[in-house]
Amino acid sequence: MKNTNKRSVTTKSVDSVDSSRRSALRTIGLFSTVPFIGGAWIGCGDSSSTTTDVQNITNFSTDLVLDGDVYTAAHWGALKVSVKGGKIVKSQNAFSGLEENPLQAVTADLVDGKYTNRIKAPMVRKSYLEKQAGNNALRGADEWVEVSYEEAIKIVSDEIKRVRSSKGPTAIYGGSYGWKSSGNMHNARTLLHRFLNLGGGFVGGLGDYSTGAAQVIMPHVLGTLEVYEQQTSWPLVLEHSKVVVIWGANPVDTLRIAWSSNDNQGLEYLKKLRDSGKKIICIDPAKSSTVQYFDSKAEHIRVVPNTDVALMLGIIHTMLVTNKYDKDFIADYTEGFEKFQKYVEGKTDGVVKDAKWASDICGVSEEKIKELAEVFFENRTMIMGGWNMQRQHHGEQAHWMLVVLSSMIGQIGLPGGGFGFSYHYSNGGAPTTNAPVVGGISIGKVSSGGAEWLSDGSAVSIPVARVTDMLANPGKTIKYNGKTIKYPEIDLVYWAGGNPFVHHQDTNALLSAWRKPTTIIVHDMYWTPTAKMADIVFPITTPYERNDITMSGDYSNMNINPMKQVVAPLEKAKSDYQVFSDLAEACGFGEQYTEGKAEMDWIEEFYNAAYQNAQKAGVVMADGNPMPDFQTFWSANRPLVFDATPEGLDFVRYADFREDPILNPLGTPSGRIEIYSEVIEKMNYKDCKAFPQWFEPAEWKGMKDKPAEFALLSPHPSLRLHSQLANTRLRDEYAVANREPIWINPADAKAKDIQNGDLVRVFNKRGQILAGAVVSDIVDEGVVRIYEGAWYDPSDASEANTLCKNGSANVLTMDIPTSELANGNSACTALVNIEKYTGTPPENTAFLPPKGA
Ligand SMILES: Nc1nc2c(c(=O)[nH]1)N[C@H]1C(S)=C(S)[C@@H](COP(=O)(O)OP(=O)(O)OC[C@H]3O[C@@H](n4cnc5c(=O)[nH]c(N)nc54)[C@H](O)[C@@H]3O)O[C@H]1N2
Ligand SMILES: Nc1nc2c(c(=O)[nH]1)N[C@H]1C(S)=C(S)[C@@H](COP(=O)(O)OP(=O)(O)OC[C@H]3O[C@@H](n4cnc5c(=O)[nH]c(N)nc54)[C@H](O)[C@@H]3O)O[C@H]1N2
Ligand SMILES: [Mo]
Repeated sequence: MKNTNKRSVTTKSVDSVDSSRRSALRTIGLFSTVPFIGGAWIGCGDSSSTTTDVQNITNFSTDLVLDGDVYTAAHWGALKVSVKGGKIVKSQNAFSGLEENPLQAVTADLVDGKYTNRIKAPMVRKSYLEKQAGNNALRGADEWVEVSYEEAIKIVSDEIKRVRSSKGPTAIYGGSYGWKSSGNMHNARTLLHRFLNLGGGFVGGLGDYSTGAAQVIMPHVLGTLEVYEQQTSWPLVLEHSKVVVIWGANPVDTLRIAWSSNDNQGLEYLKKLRDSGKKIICIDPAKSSTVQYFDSKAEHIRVVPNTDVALMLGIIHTMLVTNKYDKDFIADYTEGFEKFQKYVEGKTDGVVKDAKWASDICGVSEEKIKELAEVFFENRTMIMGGWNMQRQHHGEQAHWMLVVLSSMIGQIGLPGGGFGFSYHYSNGGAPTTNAPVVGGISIGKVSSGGAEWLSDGSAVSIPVARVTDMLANPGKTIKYNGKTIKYPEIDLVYWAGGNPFVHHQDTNALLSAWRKPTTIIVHDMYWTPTAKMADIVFPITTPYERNDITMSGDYSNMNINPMKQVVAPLEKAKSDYQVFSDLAEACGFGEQYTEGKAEMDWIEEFYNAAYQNAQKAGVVMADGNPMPDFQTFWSANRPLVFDATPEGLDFVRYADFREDPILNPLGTPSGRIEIYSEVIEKMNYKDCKAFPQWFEPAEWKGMKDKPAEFALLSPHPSLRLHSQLANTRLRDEYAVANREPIWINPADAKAKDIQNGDLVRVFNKRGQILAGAVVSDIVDEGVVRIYEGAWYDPSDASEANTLCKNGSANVLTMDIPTSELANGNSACTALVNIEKYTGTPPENTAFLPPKGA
């Protein structure tokens, strides 16, 4: 494929902006996005000097558009937002002619709408403010009291000083896991880490919830994280693959967002795949949006939840006995196959992992398993693996086993063959362009190197999903990837840009552990469940109330987007940067925190570094022009577009390794794909061994003596990003009986006397929630589905096992580690019961402010 397959992006144009319809307004609201710069701040009681006139700092226009279009960006893509009379009236993709993405249309609601529920002022929980003994027990059930911004800064800075001086940095948990908003400057989590890092250290979080298991096992197997790497380019997949397997992924939904900002290319390629006539196979327990999208153009294989490893073993065994696998690839590129083979053949444990054995566990017929072995081996096959199957108990095994299966197919490193673990996420496979990378705010002087997710400059770090365990069990030691970690004793928790009362497993266990620290501080735009569980909250500006910059396309680097302020901020809301700048000042390191720079100074600096690199390299944009200087870029109010390079279009993952494994070895101890890992063998873990294998999960549909009846799927929502966007009109499209929907198979609904639209109580030994029934064969008998991300809404947070009135799946999920190796979360391993709810329905208060607010 030689560069003829250029993407269509160059033909798209940013809708032209009618500058005559723009009128300028310099609002006082703008001031709140300008950080305090040195000097005048003399103490926590001084209210006169937290802001500085923007005109003194910037030399270009940051005027607000009152009537006209403003370009910005969000996780869901580059946006064109139309404003009338200073209010948002429309929001759409900045580029025309792309696949529809409904998340892009609701920007107005995020600022102000039916469910928006903004935090309007700094607030403190009443009994905390009054320093009542044992006030922690009232978290989530107390009244709130408004305080002035200056008072809030004083309370927080004094408290941080107290904890630091009496207990040291390891008493502050700043892991603050979360998806925050797009933007290289207003990066909530990094801004918090910068504040805690420059202030003397903190306890951080290792890894993430997305790929907690895979990102720890993959370096042992392949020498890289693998889950966050560029994939063989989509044009090559479309040209060369004969079979595309979408294994436990739902790209039609999950490609609606990206970590930086969505370039929307994945959905375009999926459309091309659908129309390609290739054999498409979806392996998923549910008839996901993707299965529905491909409809008759794909084969849907329903697997029993949590049993993919068994299915893979059945395919592998079939390949062995039919002698249809690539022995040369195994010999040349992998390590330790023979030992694994003994396990498959039952020589180590007396259990032959043949198609019959696999079928009994995974529910896929023996014939189908044998057919898959044949189809995969005989055709150029690309396996696109999603991540849900590693967000499960023993999640390390699934991706490891998929790599072994791909090795036996023998097409790794060939165009259109092998596996890819990022096609469903952030548009992996969208060819990389020549754009220079725009940097962002950093954690400050301690340079940690590597990805923000993986090293946060913290003093001690715990695997992110061990947060409840850490809070509940100070001093406990756990094993982690060959090391031991001793939990510190946490006295203060600081969260900015995440929502643990929605994202973390076993909410009731978290609720009880959360009562231990003396102080909990949360920054958010909205009264989220986590904000309601705090002691002190700061009201934060939405991304549409401040200026920023982001690229879109985590792998393509396709655009550089100005994120221009769209509307004046809510009166008392401030950016995270402003709050942390003022806190740093109050703690004596304001100058170090801001380096004397305001919002626009940073944005200009990030842009200029990229601009200079582009100039040096002679980069030309898609329209043939060089990159504009910053002033031109900013006032032009539109994204820059870059074109894929020939190398980007022709990229084949692992092509170099395939060409010469000696010259281009992998970063594993053997330099080859480790089917057997001596490193892991030496760790001697009970739940992750030297080669991938089937372990029975703690709870699953086929287990003996099931503690509850139904397997719970809790995948990612179509019309939200986790909990984000739940408070928009999109909710009207999915809520049932004003609750989060639960999908129930018709046979199960009949047996439980549940009708479509009924209120259902979903429960197990960990908790109980209300949900609205959708009776549908989207799920099999014995399986139910509730999307993660519904806002937790406890009936009475001070009561044990309180009912969640809105339907948050994590009230029901298990807070156990995937294994001693990765300690990832096991969110998608859980059994639940269902029954028709017959009581008087309690009011859903998820989107209402708490008492006093
Ligand atoms: N059962 C189950 N649970 C899961 C999963 C699952 O599959 N099943 N998936 C897991 C995964 S992969 C993930 S990534 C997590 C996601 O968990 P989170 O990342 O915590 O989810 P979000 O809803 O994106 O939370 C972001 C929060 O930041 C706030 N925010 C946005 N912008 C800003 C800002 O500029 N400043 C501040 N201060 N706040 C801001 C938003 O309002 C929101 O409250 O959930 C995990 N939980
Ligand atoms: N619209 C939208 N897009 C998102 C997100 C979002 O919240 N909303 N979140 C983003 C984030 S942070 C992440 S980490 C990714 C998550 O990406 P993934 O982890 O891949 O997404 P999930 O939705 O959890 O699961 C994908 C599919 O796996 C299926 N599945 C569940 N259990 C099993 C099983 O045991 N076996 C098999 N074979 N399949 C199973 C589900 O039914 C679902 O269709 O998505 C990203 N994209
Ligand atoms: Mo994630």
